[in-house]
Amino acid sequence: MLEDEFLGEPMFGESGHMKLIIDPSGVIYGDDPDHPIAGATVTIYYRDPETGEAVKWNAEDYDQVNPIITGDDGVYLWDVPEGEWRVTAEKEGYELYTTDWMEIPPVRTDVNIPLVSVDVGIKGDANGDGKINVTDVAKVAAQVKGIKPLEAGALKRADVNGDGKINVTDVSKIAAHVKGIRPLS
Ligand SMILES: [Ca+2]
Ligand SMILES: [Ca+2]
Repeated sequence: MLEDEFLGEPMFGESGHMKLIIDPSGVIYGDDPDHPIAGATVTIYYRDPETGEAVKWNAEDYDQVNPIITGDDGVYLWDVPEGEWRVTAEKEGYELYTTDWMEIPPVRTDVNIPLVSVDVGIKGDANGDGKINVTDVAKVAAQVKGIKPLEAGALKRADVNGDGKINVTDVSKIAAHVKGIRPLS
């Protein structure tokens, strides 16, 4: 039995495993942060210090599961040892989401992950009400000017030319559509 200290606390718990840090945790949610997503597959990886590659964590060794399938609350939580970690979340009909590498410790709670639907709706319809009009022009313009950020699904709809950026090009294309000058294809 080792008697090292780990963060000033005994290194080994009752199970004989290295003491774990309670982390990371968060909620998987959809376009609306108040609506958690159930049935999402959440997987955690550690960064191999030698190769720098992502390795799926063998949570069973720590009496946990990996991946976690979220319940109605959308919550995921692991207790992991010190290291660099990243989390992916996926569900059919949504795009895969991968977090940045997180150094643990410190504590990483509220690592909340937005999942974006593959089919987010009509391009140009930033507010998702099924119509493309001046409201959408204003919303996308507010995003571009940094006044009011759009949520993830709206960002995808706002990128009407599909170049991965939201900028004045998208605003003018939506505006041209609204004015009847040039319809969005
Ligand atoms: Ca709209
Ligand atoms: Ca664009």
